[in-house]
Amino acid sequence: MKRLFLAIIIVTAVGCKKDDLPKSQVLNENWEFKKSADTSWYAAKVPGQVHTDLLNNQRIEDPFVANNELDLQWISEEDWVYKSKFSVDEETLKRKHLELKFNGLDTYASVFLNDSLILNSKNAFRTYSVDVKPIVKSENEIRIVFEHTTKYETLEAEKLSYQMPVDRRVFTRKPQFHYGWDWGPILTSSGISRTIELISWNDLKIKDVYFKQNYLDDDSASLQAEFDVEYDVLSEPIEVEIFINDELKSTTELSLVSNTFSVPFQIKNPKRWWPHNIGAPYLYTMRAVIKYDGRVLDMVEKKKGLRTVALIREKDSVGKTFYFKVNEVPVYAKGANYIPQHSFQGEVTDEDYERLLNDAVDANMNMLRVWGGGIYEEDIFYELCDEKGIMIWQDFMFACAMYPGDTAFLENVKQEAIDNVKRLRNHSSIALWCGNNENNEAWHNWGWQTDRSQEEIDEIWESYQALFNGVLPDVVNQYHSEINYWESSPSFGRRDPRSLTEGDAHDWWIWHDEYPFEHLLEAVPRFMSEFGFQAFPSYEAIKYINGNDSISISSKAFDTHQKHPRGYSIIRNYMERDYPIPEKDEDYVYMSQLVQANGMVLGFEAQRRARPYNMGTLYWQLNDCWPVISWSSIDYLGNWKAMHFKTKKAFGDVLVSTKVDNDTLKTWIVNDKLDVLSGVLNSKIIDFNGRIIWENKQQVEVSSNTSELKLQHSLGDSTFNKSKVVLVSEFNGKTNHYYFSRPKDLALHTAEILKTIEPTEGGFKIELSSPTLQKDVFLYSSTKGRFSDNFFDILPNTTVVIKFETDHKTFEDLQIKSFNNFIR
Ligand code: BMA
Repeated sequence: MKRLFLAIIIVTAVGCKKDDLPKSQVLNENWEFKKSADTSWYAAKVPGQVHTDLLNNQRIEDPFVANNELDLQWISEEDWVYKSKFSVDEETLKRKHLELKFNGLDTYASVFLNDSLILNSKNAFRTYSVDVKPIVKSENEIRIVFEHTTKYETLEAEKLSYQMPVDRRVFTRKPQFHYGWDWGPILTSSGISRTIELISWNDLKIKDVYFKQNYLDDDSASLQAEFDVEYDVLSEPIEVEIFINDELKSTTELSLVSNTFSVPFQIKNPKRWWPHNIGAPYLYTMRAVIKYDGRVLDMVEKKKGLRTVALIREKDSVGKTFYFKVNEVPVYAKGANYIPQHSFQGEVTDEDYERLLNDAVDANMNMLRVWGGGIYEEDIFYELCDEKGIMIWQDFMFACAMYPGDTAFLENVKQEAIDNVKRLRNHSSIALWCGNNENNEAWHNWGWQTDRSQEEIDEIWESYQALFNGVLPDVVNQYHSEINYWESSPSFGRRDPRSLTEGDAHDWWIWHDEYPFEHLLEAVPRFMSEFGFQAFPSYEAIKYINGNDSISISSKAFDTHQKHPRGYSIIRNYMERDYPIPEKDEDYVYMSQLVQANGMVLGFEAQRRARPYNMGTLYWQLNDCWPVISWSSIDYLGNWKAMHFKTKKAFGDVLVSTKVDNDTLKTWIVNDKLDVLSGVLNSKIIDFNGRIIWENKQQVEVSSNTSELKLQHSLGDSTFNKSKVVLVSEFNGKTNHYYFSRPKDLALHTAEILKTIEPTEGGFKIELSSPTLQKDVFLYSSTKGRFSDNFFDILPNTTVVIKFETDHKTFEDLQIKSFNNFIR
């Protein structure tokens, strides 16, 4: 669409000769599919996958409901065939070049065009282009056979004299989470995962343009447009025009002698792209146009921001720094690990991307890590991150396993890396390329070397080296040298003391090793790239799992929706330590969300207080790929758990945060902004009826981009009962509540929460108040909508105003839970 629109503008500008732009015909229509051995065909959706096609044709039950997953395993053991018919018009047929471009085939696919085999593909992450000029006619049939992956995996495994950790999936280049994860179902689907295009062109086609930034300062930016073109012999030079924000920047004439060439250009007084919490994520519209003989042959337009970004690792007195410097400014990274939004990627809409990324920005996140067991995301994901000022830590798609190192595998991965690095390198959001998730740590710490011969150990490790210290960094170096490459996340396993003094860390002492959350107060690494805790999803997701209106969590339906072998008991153990155990399922769900949220916030605050020692916190995990009990802060249906609401506060650019050290109360103000702040830090200890027990007000100034300890107060002589008070700190409109006892020991009172509800534009305004402090107040309703805040405290005799956004005109079923009611 964009191409056509631009073409019209240029034609008018040039005024005479007809342009000769390549054309793309997307083959999304008229698809049918069947099981290879069957005879009946059914309608298919492309892009998509076999499971959802079966579902849409009522051939299977919803894989996400109850334990249906278990009954659907046969699908991955079958071969599936997809076919479609398409017409090509006369004008297109006459073009000199016709090729089919496959943007995603998952995975072992044989493609036939009019009965000729044109492609055997074996990598779901790659893009394949095939010259089909000799085969294409006005009426065509395309047929794709997807063979099941086990066949290939068994073949590859048999070539080795030993078993790879972890078998099977490592041989197939497809999303690794399809094989099941500790938050995901085993639904190893197959199908046409991205569009297929018929591309036609005459004299020249731009395969790729990289707007490479060579130099950037406040006065000017030097860039070059690096072209990769395909062309027929042209007798005259071509003309290359570069437009920036629709203004012609440069015109270059050149005679084509090779497929690659570059054209330099400058931007004066450049505006920078910033992570959204530091500045505006400004994007230039950059357009490269190739003309010949007065005609436009091809053009490419991209939105691109100008920024420098570097991962800074410098030796210091304790170890090595690990932080991102953007435009020379150290930026504290706040965010989460992102997994695919659906087990079936074809179901994810542009609106889903928009909503989830808005939820990330809304919770004050400026970085997401695209985790290595998922997918190199769709273009729209990175376009939105560019626009919204979210930095991306991009893993290559390898996770929790050791991978083969034979020549064919390495070559396949090399092509995959080239395809994806080239596809993503114009995106300003990309801040880091990382080799894999936990492969290094796993090899050294998960017992994977036990019972292996030295020869085997050496071979597996050499394969690791070849891939993660050879192929992948070489590709990044060659194609995206402005971005750093990091071999593996985490750098060191948690048992290695260096995990706290250098590199990035995954703190699974919490959860997997069942350490208390207080451990996070002391164990602060340089950059936390994973830590997390599970909670139950929303009532809505629970009903989905049950396949009915029940919020029972002990039903049979739940058997497959807790993927961690000790999941239920870990949640319960942590709950028992600090919280009352409710009897009713719906209360247990609420309590599990509080355990997760309050525990994680303890970590976020400790890490942020410790800046610049620590310079980032990315929790595990932002989202879900199906309805499940997991570490996510947003469930599969888009509902925020308590943690997402509390993360939003804990990630605010200005944070007031308190800790008690040996009977000394200490309050920090963390300021991620580049401005100096001044204001009054108001701290008061009140009882649950609002009586002030201690109060301190002081004028403070907080430097930019820092964390500063602003208040120290000895509690040695205090006479108050720790279970009956809360510290309320306030600075420039930011508040923080600090409790001195574990939640279950708090002597909270029960009292009614008074509410008024009135309609406002786009929803309802809710006012809540109570004569006593109400802790972790949870609002819910079966009316679909969104609360502006939730799981908040109501201070005694203070009114809290919440907005409920909804399309509904009535709202009569507001329900309220308060933690107070669980104190016995
Ligand atoms: C981390 C992740 C995932 C996993 C999570 C929870 O290691 O990288 O592999 O889902 O822990 O166990």
